[in-house]
Amino acid sequence: LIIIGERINSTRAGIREAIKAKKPDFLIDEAKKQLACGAQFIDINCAMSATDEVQDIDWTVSVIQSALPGVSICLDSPNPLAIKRALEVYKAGGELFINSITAEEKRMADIAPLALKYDAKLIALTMGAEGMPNSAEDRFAVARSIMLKLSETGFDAKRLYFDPLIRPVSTEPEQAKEVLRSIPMIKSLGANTVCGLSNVSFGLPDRKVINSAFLAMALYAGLDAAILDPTEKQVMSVARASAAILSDDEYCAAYIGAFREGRLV
Ligand code: THG
Repeated sequence: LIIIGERINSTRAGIREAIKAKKPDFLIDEAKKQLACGAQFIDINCAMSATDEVQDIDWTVSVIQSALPGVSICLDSPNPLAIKRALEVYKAGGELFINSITAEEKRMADIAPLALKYDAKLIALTMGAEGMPNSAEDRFAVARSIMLKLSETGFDAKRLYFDPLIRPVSTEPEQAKEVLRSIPMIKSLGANTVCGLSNVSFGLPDRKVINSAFLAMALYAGLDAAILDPTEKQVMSVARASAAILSDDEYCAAYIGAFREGRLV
C-alpha cells in the first residue's frame, strides 16, 4: 500500500494562509509530520490559493524539497500549467505522482508527455465525458478508454493509478460498494488503483470510523494506494493491520514497528 499524505492542500485554511504569507515552517512541519506517520508521498495542492496557482505550487514544492531533499511528491492539480511548473522545479531524488488526468483529451495530451518525460506515476480519475460514473461497469469502461489512449503515447500501465472516485455513503449509499466492485475490474487491465479516502465519510459523525472501515474493504479488493491524513491514528492503524492480514507486510514488521513507536490505537 502506498500512502499519500493529503494535508498540504489549499482547501485547508491553515495551508492557504501559510502559502499566502510565504511562511515555509508550517508547511515543512506538515510534511515532516506526515512522513513520520508513514506517508511515502506528500500531496501538494495549491489550487485554492488566493493568488496564482502556478507561482504558489512553484514556491511550495521548492520549500518542501529544500527542507526534505529526496522527498517523494504527489503533484495535485487539474491545471497542466501548474503541473508543468512544479515538475520543472522538482529536483530528482524522490518519486513523483501526477494527480491527475481524466478522459478529457486536452488534459491527457498535455500531461501524458510530462509524465513520460519525468518518469512519474500518473493518477487518472475515472471521469468520462458524461461526468461522474455510477456503476462499477461505468468506471471500468472509462478506465479502459483512458488506458487505450495512453498506450498510444507509450505510457506503461504499471505506472498508471485509476481513481474510481468515492462519493459519500451518507447521500449515495450504493456508491461505495460500486467503487469496491470496480477495483478488481480496473486492475484486470494491468493498471493500479488509488482512492481519496475521506469523501466516503462526508456528512457523517466520527468520520475516521467510516474511513478506516472503507479502507480495510478497499485493501481487500486490491487497492494499491490511498490519499489520506496519515496523522489520523485510527486510519493508519487499520492500514497497518490490513497490510499484515493481506500479507503485504513481511513478518508484520511495519505493524510491529508502528506498535513499538506507539502509533497504533
Ligand atoms: N482523489 C484524488 N486526489 C484528491 C482527492 C481524491 N486530492 C484532493 C482530495 N481528494 C484529497 N485530499 C484532501 C485534503 C484535505 C482534506 C480532504 C481531502 C481536508 N478536508 C476537510 C474536511 O473534509 O473536513 C475540509 C477542509 C478544511 O476546511 O479543513 O482537510 O479523491 N486523486
